[in-house]
This record gives sequence, C-alpha cells and structure tokens, in this order.
Amino acid sequence: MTDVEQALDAGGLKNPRVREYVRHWAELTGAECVEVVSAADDARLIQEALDAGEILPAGDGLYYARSYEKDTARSEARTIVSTGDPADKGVYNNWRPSSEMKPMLEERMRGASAGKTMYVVPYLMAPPGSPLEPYARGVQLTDARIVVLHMIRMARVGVEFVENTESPDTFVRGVHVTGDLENLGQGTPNDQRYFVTVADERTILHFGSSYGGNALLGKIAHGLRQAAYDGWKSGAFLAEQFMLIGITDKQTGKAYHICGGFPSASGKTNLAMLLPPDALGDRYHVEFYGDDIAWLWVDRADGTLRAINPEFGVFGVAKDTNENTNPTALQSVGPGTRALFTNVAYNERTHEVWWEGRTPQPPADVAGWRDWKGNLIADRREGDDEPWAHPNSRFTTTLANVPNIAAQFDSPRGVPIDAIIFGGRTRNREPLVRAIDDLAEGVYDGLTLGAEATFAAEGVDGQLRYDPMSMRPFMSYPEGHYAEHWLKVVGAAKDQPIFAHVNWFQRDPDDGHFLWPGYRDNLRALLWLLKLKNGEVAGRQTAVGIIPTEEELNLDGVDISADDLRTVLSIEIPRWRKEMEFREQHLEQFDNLPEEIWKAHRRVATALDDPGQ
Ligand code: GTP
Ligand code: SPV
Ligand code: MN
Repeated sequence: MTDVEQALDAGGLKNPRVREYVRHWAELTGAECVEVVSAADDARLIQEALDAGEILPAGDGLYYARSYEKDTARSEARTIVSTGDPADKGVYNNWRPSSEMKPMLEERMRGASAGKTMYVVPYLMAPPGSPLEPYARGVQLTDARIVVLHMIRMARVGVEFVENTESPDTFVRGVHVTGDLENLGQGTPNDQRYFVTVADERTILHFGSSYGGNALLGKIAHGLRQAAYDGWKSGAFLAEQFMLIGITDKQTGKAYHICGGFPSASGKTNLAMLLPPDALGDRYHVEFYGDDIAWLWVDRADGTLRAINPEFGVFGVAKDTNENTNPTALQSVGPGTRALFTNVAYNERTHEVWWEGRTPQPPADVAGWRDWKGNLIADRREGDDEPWAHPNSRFTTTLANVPNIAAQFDSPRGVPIDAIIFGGRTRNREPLVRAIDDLAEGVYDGLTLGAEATFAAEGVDGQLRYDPMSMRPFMSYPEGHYAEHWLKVVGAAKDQPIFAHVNWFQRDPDDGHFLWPGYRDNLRALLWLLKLKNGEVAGRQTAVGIIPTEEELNLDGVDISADDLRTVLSIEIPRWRKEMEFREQHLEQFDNLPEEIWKAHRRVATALDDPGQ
C-alpha cells in the first residue's frame, strides 16, 4: 500500500506505531485513500463538504447538516465495554469479552469503507503540557468528512500531538466506520451497529453511525469511557461527565471552582455558560472551563484536587436555547464562529436555523423552511405538530467562541476544585440544593443520583432511573471499584471539596410548571453553597444534607411564588424513607462496594427514621 505511505509522509506523520496502525485499518476497511488531518485543514474541508452537499451554509461562517434520520442520538444498548478480564464486568458497562467483540467489529468493518477516504485525525484530549497528557493522545480514523469537521471543533487536532512523545505507542486507537446507514436495522432485533471500547487495549471500534458520541471518538469514548478505565488502572485520576466552572467574587477578588455531573441533556452546558442574573452581575462572574467532561487528579506537589476539561469545543443541545435561557450559547454560535448545527430546522432560502424554544412560536412565514428530516414545513398537513428540530439537535463550536470562556482554560495545571455537585431532572424527588460535607456521603449521593432520562439517548426519554455520578452511559468498570477509586482519589486531597445535590427541575404536580426559574438563577444555589463552605451561613440540617433557609439564599429579583420557594427548600420525609428502599436495592447490585458507602447509606437511613425529622 504505497499510497498509504505517501499519504502519511505528506501529512507529516512519522510515528512508526501510528503508521502501522493506519496501514492495518486502511487495509481492513478497504478505504480508497488515506488523508492525514490537522486543524489547519478546516477551511479546505469545509469547502469540500459544502461542494459535496454534506453541509449547507447557515449564515456568515456557519454551517448546517442533517444526520440520517435513524441516527440522531447515542444508543446505550449498542454501546459496549470489552476487556480480556471478566472481572471488569459491571452493572452498567455492558461488558462483553474482547475475544468476542473484536472479531465481530472487524467483520463488520471489513471492506466497509470501500470507495471512501479514511481520514487520520491525531488529537489530544487535554490542554498541552497537562500531567494527564499521556492518557490524552489519540488517533481517530474515520471515513466521514463531517466527523472530521466535528472533531476539529471538539478536540485539539494535529500530528504534533502524536510525534516525538516519550512513548510512541501510547495513543488511543479509535476506528470509526460509518457503514451503510440505510441498511443497519437501527433499533430492530437485527441492529448491526456496535460501539465498542476495548478498554484494556486502548482501542475504540465504532461501527454504524455518524452522529455525536457514536462517531466523535475523542469525546465520550476516549474522554470518558477509556479515560475512566485508564484513571482507575493507573490510580492517577478520575474522568467524569462533569461541567467545570469558575465563580469570581469581584468584591473580594476570590475565585472558586465547581465541577459536577448532571445526566445528558440536563443542564451542564447551560450552567457552564451562565450569565449571572442582573441583580448579581456587578458582583459575580462565571467562567466557562468545560461543559461535558472533567478529569480530576490530586497534584502531588501541593495536594490540591485539580481538574481540566479535556475537550476543545462544545456539542450543545439546541432545544430551548434562546436570548433569555442562554444568551452566551447564542453568541458562541454567532456569525463567523464556524459553528456547525445538526438536525435543527433550516431555511433553504434565507439559510436561517430554528429549533423548538428558539422563539416562543416557529417562524410565521414558513417559506423555505424544512424540518430536521429535510421535509418542507409548507407541505405539512393541518394539525401535524411534529417538532421542526430533533429534540437532540445540537450545535458544535470551539471553546474560544464561548464569550465567558476562562482566560486560563488552556492551562495545563487545571483549576483547584472547591465543590462537586450532582443533579438531574427530577420532578419531585430533590430540593433546589442540599449540601453534603463528608466525602463518603458525597460519593454515596453521586452513586444514588436518580433522574429522568432524556432524548440524548435513543428510547429512554423520561424514564426515572439511577444514573451514578451521571456516568451510567459511560461507565467502563465495575461500580464498586468506581466508588472505591473515588474515595481514594478525592480522599488524597489536602483540602476536601464540599459536595451538593442540586435540582432545577422540580415541577408543580397539577399544572407541571417548573417551580424554580432555573438557568441564570441557578447561580444563587451555588453562591449559597460556597458561603456554607466558607462558614458564612449555617443552613438547616436535614437527614439528607444541609438546606438553605429562605433568608440565606440571595433572592434579589427572582420571580418565584412563596409556595414554590417553600417547596423547593423542603424535604418530604415519607418520600425519602421510601426512596431509601430503592437505594438499597440499587446499591446491592454492585459488587465490592466499599463499607464507607454502606455506612453513609445507613447514616442517612437512621437520620430519616428519627421521629424528630
Ligand atoms: P449533554 O450535552 O447531553 O451532556 O447535556 P447537558 O447536561 O450539557 O445539557 P444542556 O445544558 O445542554 O441542557 C439540556 C436541556 O435542558 C436544554 O434544553 C436546556 O434548555 C434545559 N435546561 C438547562 N438548564 C435548565 C434549567 O435551569 N431549567 C430548565 N427548566 N431547563 C434547563
Ligand atoms: C451526551 O449524550 O451526554 C452528550 C452528547 O454529551 S454525545 O457526545 O452524543 O454523547
Ligand atoms: Mn454529555
């Protein structure tokens, strides 16, 4: 395959182990040619994609694409973690032996890229120079140009990241083959798709999609599943589906950093892009570090718990993004940002895009508008109220476009962590915020995170389920070890972070309205948490944590009724007692769960049984 050699030479790819890997897969997949990609190739690739009709213009320096209509979200059932050791099987990682999965994937991929270009995308999932860099290098092979465009926005891409490294073999091997999307039986018993992370070989094999986490391998396959496995095996770090923000108090000059996990499509991006409410904007500023992934470790030199965002961009949910909910997001996809919209509605005449919640009503003049499937809105039958945009339609933009991006977002040292929060969509289970000042209870709280699933994964929307630390779809090793690893990593920090559970999604049981206004006002709960940590407020101790009193929470300018406020700041004891039974069953599924976690569970149960509650 001398053509492959020439292409690798032309791309400046010298690392012999990378070359060997590309050669192997180019041959197996039958790709017609090979092309090495760097971020500097973006303008050319955009033009090629426009010429090929893979993307459409969506305004000045903005682009639009539709994915295949049965390929619009992650498939949890088809996502698998494989290793050679059956002891790696957990409850949520869909473990299967690599001896079974690798041949199956090779079989599906064999010849499946015939006639296509195989793009070689070397990347780094970390700010360059980070102590975690050895875990962050990867090379994704993909036969889809659109995937390359996403990767360039979402990860640092360039051959320099895999050249002249201390060990040429230390890179994650990610192979993405799209397959014949119209004949893969998505969602049927004959589903051909497989998204496999062979964790003990640091190899990712994804077949049968070109959308999101199924296809951009740097993001969740490497950044979460592989990295979590590596972090555990090395004992060195945690990789979590976390947002990461800084809050600066302009009055005192102090900066705080909070990271935290909410399940997919449950508010991480919105929190990270938060613009403080008008009444608080003079005093506080929120800085964006990350919105979907954080890697956490303890700095050996000073014992602080630190975190980085390994990503380089945002793959954000479009639905309900507007000037009121998230003006920052709109700016980050504004003219000239080279942002890419997928599966929203598109006007072929004006090149505008629209999604549900962008404005209260869809555009009145439907001329030129097509829905996410490409059908003309004007052709719709009377009463057809199918959404114009897919609920999991998204925008892709680089971090540098985010107006509140932290000045230090690229710092290899990361930021010190003051607080770790968990949350999710629950209409009645959880108060606005409850703080937990104990490591084991914090980890226990994360493990028992219960939330309504969303449209970010196929077929689970609205199901109430446990989603440990918001990692359920990304879990790569057994939950008992996961809990143990958390206790070990965070426990080694000199200053312990405070934990909290938050919920922006409590609803009125009668009319369904959100009790808490959410979005910008969520900052108020976080400011209270930081005050609690600083000893400036005491809160009200309950069996499940410390809750703010109405006086302690800064409510200047909040639009909330007295009744709703009372509800979001209270705990329903009978409900919680019942919840403890479900938690017990949930935790019992996990082998090797550390005794500290069971003790935390029993402490909460005993406190709830106290008749004084
Ligand atoms: P992934 O990228 O899937 O991991 O999701 P995410 O956690 O980053 O979710 P994101 O912030 O994109 O929010 C998903 C949806 O929740 C969007 O439709 C938001 O408009 C909505 N949302 C976010 N924050 C709030 C809030 O405080 N209140 C309400 N009611 N909705 C919110
Ligand atoms: C999620 O589903 O949690 C995402 C989007 O962040 S994807 O990259 O598709 O996983
Ligand atoms: Mn996510």
